[in-house]
Amino acid sequence: MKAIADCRLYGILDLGYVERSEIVSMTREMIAGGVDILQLRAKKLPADEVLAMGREILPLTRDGGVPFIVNDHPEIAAELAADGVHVGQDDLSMEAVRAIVGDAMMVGRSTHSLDQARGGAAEGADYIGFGPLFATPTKPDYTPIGIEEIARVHEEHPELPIFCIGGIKRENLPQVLAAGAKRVVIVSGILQAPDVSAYVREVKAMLG
Ligand code: TZP
Ligand code: MG
Repeated sequence: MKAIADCRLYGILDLGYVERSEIVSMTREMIAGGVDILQLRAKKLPADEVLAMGREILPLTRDGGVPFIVNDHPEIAAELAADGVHVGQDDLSMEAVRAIVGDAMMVGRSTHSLDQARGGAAEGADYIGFGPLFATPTKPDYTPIGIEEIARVHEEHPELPIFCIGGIKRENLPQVLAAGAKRVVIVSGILQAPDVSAYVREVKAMLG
């Protein structure tokens, strides 16, 4: 399985964009295109559905050598023996998450400012999300933080995998990379692409 340090492109199966019936085919396309790491994000679905979807996705990610991360549900990540769990600022403390998933599982944390990024580093997150850089319908109600602080967050945490997120598309990726990003999450750009695997392949090539 790919180590988090080697992951550049983070894909998210967000059930706001993907029908329940499409998750397996979408997972296959994303892996075929070359996503390095994949998250299941289903904010509006009940836990038993998330668990059921995880059971369908996990064999595919394992086969592709792609780490599989469950958003919001440490218990489900543990039950599935997933590769990681992703939590937000309003979710459990790192200590509480670790009590559920153990020490071996990756834990990622969403951060929305330099201060929160420092918090993620200090608590021992295995990686952080940093954004939203730009306004995005995938995460409404958040003030975009722009690209000016990307260089700074990388300077402050040279060893921490930092995934820039929020409104990133193929079109603005060069600008995000020029600002200092090394890793990105792309949600709607991938999930709404007419040819998902081709889109993923293109952005992967841009990430080098
Ligand atoms: N966290 C910060 S922005 C965001 C999340 C989950 C959504 C990113 O989605 P998109 O569609 O790539 O803007
Ligand atoms: Mg959450």
